[in-house]
Amino acid sequence: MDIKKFCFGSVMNTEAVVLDIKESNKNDMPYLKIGFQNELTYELKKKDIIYGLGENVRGINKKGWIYESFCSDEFEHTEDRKSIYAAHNFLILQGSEIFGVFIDCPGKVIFDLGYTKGDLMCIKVPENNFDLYIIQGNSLKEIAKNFRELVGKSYIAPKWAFGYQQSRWGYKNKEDILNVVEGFKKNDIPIDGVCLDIDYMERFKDFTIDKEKFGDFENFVKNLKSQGIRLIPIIDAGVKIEKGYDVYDEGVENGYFCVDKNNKPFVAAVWPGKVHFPDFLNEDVRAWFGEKYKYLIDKGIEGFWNDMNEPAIFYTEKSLKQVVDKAYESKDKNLDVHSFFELNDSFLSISNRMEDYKSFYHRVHGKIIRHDKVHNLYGYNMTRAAAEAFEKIAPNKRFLIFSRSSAIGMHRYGGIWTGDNKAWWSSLELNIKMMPNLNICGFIYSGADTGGFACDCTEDLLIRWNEFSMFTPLYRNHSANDTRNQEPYSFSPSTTSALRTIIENRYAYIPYIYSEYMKACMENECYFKPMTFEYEDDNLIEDQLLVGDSLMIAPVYKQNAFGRYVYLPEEMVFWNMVSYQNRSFQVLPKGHHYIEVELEATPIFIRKDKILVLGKHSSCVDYLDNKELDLIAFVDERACYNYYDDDGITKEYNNQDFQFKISIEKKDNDYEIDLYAIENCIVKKLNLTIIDTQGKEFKKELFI
Ligand code: MIG
Repeated sequence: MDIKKFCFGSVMNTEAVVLDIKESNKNDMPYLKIGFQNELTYELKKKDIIYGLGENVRGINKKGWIYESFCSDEFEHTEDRKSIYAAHNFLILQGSEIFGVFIDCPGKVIFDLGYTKGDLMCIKVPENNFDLYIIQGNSLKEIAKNFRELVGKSYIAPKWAFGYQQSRWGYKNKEDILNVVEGFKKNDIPIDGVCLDIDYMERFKDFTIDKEKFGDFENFVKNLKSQGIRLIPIIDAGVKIEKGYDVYDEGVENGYFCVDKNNKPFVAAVWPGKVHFPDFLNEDVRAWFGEKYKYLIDKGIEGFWNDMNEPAIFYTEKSLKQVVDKAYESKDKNLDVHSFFELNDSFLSISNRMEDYKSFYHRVHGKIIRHDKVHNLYGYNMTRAAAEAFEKIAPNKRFLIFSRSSAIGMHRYGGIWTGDNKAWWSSLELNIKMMPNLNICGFIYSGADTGGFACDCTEDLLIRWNEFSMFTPLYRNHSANDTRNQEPYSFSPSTTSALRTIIENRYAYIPYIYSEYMKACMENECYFKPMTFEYEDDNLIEDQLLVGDSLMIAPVYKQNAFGRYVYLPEEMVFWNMVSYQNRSFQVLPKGHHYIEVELEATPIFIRKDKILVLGKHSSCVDYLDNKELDLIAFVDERACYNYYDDDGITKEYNNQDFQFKISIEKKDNDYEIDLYAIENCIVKKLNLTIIDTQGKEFKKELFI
């Protein structure tokens, strides 16, 4: 058996794990030592690498910092932070030995990865109730795959969700949305979705639509859809306290909200002012809340984003009173440095206080559980509520759903976006480094706010960021209301044109991106991988990634850089791509290179004996016509590709359903090509470009 389970105390079933693993005796525990208060320790060597922990700050290698899994509404993603929105408690250690560790626990977990002591990894669970899984395997890839088998298949998004999405907090009415759509059409930029932020709601109430700003919503949705554009509304965790509002009334009547110590619905304040939190840990509550999505689905909606579900708390009555009292006490006083900063801090720390998370309760299977002990399951189960409802509403249909807060387990129900980043170059760098770790933890459909959420974006940052986001399954430009506009047409004509080309490139890459994404989901593999997952003996390169099986990318993420260093672990084909339509390939030898990368260029590397599949762009995913595909193969000995495609709408996917399988083998001065296609193959023609190690190109057309 490759997975061993050890139990500490008694822990609530988080339903993160789908395999039934028998508990092992702690005396037989490999790798880790059990210390004081069940701390798990491991002696670190200088060059050990720790992958995983999904959504977190810092590098791909997590070694050398302390991380706390406690889902937090944290808009600073700077390297001094310990927690952001998620709890992804899986890591893989690579050193003289390799193994994976998963802490299955609904509450806080502390991963001290050589922070307190440089040579010690120490994992602590303050509540002391958790299940530990140790995952073994012969390679990093195998361990990651074994882990994914343990936690179950990742959520699969509909194909249209691979199109470009435009979003902004501040599109306040239909006219604003239509202007955005017009901006894309006028500038001939492909687009598949526009997100609706909280402004579409009536007084920030979930499952309501502001009739003045978004009247005749159904026809509005229909009209846009006829142009290939879907609207994606936001749903918040907190339910506004307002008599006569059905969600509130029903929730109170049926006891569906989390309660305070007096068994009264717990009151916190978020967007709409005072709210109650649905008790998503409860099956009935999930069924009830999930059913509410139908209100919007009946109006033609096919995708959602779930926000503020850590859950975020702006303030509680108690915390507000404390700071207001303090302010009154300070009135007319001569505040010195200490008392002034104490007052100042009390306001700054009024949100998301541990004290508040300790003051409300869930009722699960007749048991009362204090929220902080199961905190990390909240966003997970909100998204699960939606997914379970979708399954009931339209069992064979794929919906788009992505969440802000998440924990392992939720990866089966939805994707994530990585929250409130900034229009900073360092946020782009963090985005690049976070993607492989998210994949390792099972979150394949994911992406960041392209261009940055907070702060003002610059044209060059937006261009560089799009050059990376064109590879992320969720490709969404989102920004906050008080920032400079960052739609692709908001800057100079040359920037609009550069962004149009990059977005077109994305659409042309969808045959490859979708095929690789689907295979990753169905076969428990990673779509984004650290370099070492394929080149295990090499040093880890933090700013180069493998995308699917055929590509390596080396994004530029520094301002005013028109080139960068790249390390090739083997010979590769380099394509300094501006437009996917203009191709020139160069074989680069293994080793270090400095490559020139113009602002408009995206460096692409095709691995040896691998094949890249390209189509053509269109105005949206629904209009893609991939009857004819281009295959670019770098062949030394033999390159193979299994091309997966399906309708992208239903759940009738199958990991054996390859449209075609191709193998290209070098034979002296010729190539032997084997092509197998299914009977009703969607693809009718393949245009092959085969590049050999001398850089010589050979072209051939194949008809299916
Ligand atoms: O307190 O709905 O992360 O994407 O635009 C901010 C408004 C609440 C946080 C989300 C962001 C969204 C914003 N929300």
